[in-house]
Amino acid sequence: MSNKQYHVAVVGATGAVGTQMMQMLIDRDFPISKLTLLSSPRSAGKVVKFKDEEITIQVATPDSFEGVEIALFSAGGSVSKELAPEAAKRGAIVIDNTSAFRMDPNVPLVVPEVNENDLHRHNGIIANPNCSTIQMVVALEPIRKAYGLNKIIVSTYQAVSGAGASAVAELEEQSAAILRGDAVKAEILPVKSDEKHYQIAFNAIPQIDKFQDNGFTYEEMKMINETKKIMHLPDVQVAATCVRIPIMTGHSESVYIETDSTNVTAHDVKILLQDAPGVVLQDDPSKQLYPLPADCVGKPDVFVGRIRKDLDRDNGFHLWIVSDNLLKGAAWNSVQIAESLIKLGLV
Ligand code: NAP
Ligand code: 3JN
Repeated sequence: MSNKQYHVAVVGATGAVGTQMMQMLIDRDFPISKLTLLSSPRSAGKVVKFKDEEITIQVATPDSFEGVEIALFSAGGSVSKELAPEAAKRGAIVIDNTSAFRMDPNVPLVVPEVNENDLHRHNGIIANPNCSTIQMVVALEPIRKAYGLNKIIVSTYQAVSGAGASAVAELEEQSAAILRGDAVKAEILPVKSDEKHYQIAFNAIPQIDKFQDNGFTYEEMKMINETKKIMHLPDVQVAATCVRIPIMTGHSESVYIETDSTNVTAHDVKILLQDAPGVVLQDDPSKQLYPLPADCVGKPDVFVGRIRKDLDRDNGFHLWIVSDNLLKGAAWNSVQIAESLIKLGLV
């Protein structure tokens, strides 16, 4: 890697993801010559500490991107649709955390452990996948490579921080209210919209994002479509059920897969995942060792355990996959993409 330093912008710097992006830039000692922090007018003017520096947050406009070389976006799809092309037009490489461009054939959708080489065909915008997709494909890619993969059925248990800073506050308030015996107000989850809102404290909500005409939610369709694109498996069968649960951080997934090869054992899969990039294997029933979301908070890895062969299908396996949704699911994957761009000489 060269010693070059970069003018970096974070769009959505005050949000649940944006704040983790800044922390990740510090943790990775990312080579920054200048950091521009952008938000809506609500937070503009706030001063934020970054290392020893105090940076004033500015309103994001097209001109905010003059001179920016790497722009990390996490301010929602409509902001990305409007401003990511403006940033790219001004010469920045955009790494976008929203679903705005993920399925655009001209935009690479990248998880570095899986398809880093797709970065070579970027046209100024690179998409960061949905958090639930990312942790699943990191764990499944080594299995695909070794044994092929033709079916994935996933059920998720997603933390509220995936729905933003306001959802975290809502879970805190509701939990306290219920424990005090007060009435509960539900305003945000399942989604900020004109739809019904359900209590999330002491509950489980089988809806994340809006329902589509096919009966799946948008979150479920993101997992289905993004998995096929990232893994270059257009024909793999994928089904997803996405559920919000009342924990702050750490998404968990129960995943069933079928491999192309038969004669594969659970031990073979464990050996593969033991050395897989980005994966930590935690699998020892005799010691009750398995991944827990409470243990993964603040860590960049994808944790995998409970690996079992299906009782009926010789090529079927069950896995339990856990990761910090704000890190590998968002901020870390984005910063990792930026590091890959530098490593590959693409920025
Ligand atoms: P959040 O906590 O609600 O934060 C939203 C951020 O966007 C805030 O910084 C907010 O600034 C900023 N913002 C809102 N409207 C804006 C505008 N018009 N112009 C500029 N900035 C604006 O939400 P979050 O959880 O961080 O998520 C933000 C987005 O990231 C989501 O909408 C989603 O698209 C994406 N995301 C991706 C994943 C993933 O799976 N990879 C996970 C979570 C989120 P103010 O402080 O001024 O309001
Ligand atoms: O709910 C979660 O756990 C993850 C949420 C991600 C999210 C939230 C709002 C909008 C996304 C996303 O990244 O898929 C979006 C979006 O569609 O951009």
